[in-house]
Amino acid sequence: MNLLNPFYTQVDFKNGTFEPYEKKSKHYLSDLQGFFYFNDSLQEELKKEDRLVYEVYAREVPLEEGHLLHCITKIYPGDVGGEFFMTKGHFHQKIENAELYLCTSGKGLLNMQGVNGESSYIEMTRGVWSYIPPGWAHRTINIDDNTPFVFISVWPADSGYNYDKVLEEGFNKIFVKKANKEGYRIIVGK
Ligand code: PAN
Ligand code: ZN
Repeated sequence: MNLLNPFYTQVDFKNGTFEPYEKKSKHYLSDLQGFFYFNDSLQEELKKEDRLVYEVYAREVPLEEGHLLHCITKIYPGDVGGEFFMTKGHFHQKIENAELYLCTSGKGLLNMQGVNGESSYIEMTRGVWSYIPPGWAHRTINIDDNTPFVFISVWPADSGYNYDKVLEEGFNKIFVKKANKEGYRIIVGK
């Protein structure tokens, strides 16, 4: 067995980032084609500006069983036709692999959907540590109009991602802004 040297990461709770990181990815509205329920609103929005929706800072470990991937995700405030800014959401390719999300700042939702369309969600605020069991697609949503929603994820390094099933089937709960008010309401999607 080849031993990897132990290492640590410094989380910046104020900025919703960490250091060091080997990978940083930025996801713009144009990268989320097909993921928003209000697709017409997305196309309208894109004519105006391709806004930054979320960014992910990640540590690199071998993508092998036994290792744990970990990253921090920062979702900016915003919406598309009322549908809050969110991550794409995915099943793990290795569907039996679970994941942990710990919210470090902001206010969000963890929307989950089981393989047979079962639905569940958790409100995430600083300190809420959520368990995504095997078999659940997971998407996070920023429901605050002013501040980023930030959370840390830890999951088995051999999990992989399956975005296609989410693209094809969508999530059956869609979270949208309340008109002129704080908070969210749920509409039933596909
Ligand atoms: C997370 C997500 C991250 C970005 O690290 O990958 O928050 O979301 P999308 O990958 O859905 O765009 C995770 O769940 N990893 O397995
Ligand atoms: Zn995941």
